Amino acid sequence: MTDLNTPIYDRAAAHGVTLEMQGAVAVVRLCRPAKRNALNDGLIEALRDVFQNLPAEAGAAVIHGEGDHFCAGLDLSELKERDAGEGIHHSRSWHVALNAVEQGRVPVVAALHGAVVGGGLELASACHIRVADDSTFFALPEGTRGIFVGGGGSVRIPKLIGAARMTDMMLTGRVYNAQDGERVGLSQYLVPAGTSLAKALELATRIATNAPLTNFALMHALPRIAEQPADHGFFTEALISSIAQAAPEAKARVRAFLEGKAAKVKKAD
Ligand code: 1HE
Repeated sequence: MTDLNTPIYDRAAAHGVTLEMQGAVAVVRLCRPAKRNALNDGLIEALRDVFQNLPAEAGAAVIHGEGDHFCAGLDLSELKERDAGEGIHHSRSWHVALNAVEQGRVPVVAALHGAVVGGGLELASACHIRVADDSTFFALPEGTRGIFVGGGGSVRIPKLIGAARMTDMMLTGRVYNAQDGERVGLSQYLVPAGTSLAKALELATRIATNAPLTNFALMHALPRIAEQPADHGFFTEALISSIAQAAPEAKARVRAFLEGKAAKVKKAD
């Protein structure tokens, strides 16, 4: 088992990001509830460090926020007089941290509640699955604050809801409630208030039992295939599917089904 009392995790905890293992699931928690988990530079670095150094035994991760909100976005008190060059480096530091979430070793499930706004929505959109509860609301107040998204939101959010809806959110300050958020694709799951963490843990526990190569293909091949011209996409798909099915674990799983030892697909409720 990985020792969680190491300088990396201790430093992250001091900056408001804690990590604990629940079975094979790494549970990452934003812990700045007094500031609604607003993301300052220390917290962004801590997120980067934790996701770049997840314990080897983690097969999936969950991220959630302490207090009444998932995350209030960029810590506006740090929006100092940056010149353009400093602004670029600041934005790039978010890109590195959120890429560590999206393109790390294991799938990440976001458990959402309360405010998921600005950089908080950018963080949620870097995760692979978003579970919202009924208290969740989504907004991009950057537009009304006179700034722009800088944490990868302009790349990731249109892929979830389309550029037109993101433009509307930023131009008009539109806030989506949890139901409408699920309808337009901001979350894939909607659960009763107070239960998003439990649902996210349930999903992550199941994800952690998948063949690692399948999870890898979904995290690293699928997003690239989706951006390739169709002919390249078909070719990449042929390569990654043949690699995945050649793994001994895939053979064992298929054999188990054929021998009647694996679960069938059941009709949805
Ligand atoms: C903050 C922040 C913050 C709260 N930076 N300090 N994000 C925003 O524009 C959202 C701003 N925040 C809010 O609209 C509200 O705080 C919430 C809807 C999230 C929560 O409301 P509420 O009533 O629960 O809390 P509160 O009383 O507004 O805030 C509690 C404290 O947190 C208060 O500080 P206090 O010292 O007076 O107690 C707030 O000032 C503080 N706080 N949110 C700093 N964001 C890479 S680019 C990304 C660009 C963006 O993300 S822009 C969007 C920023």
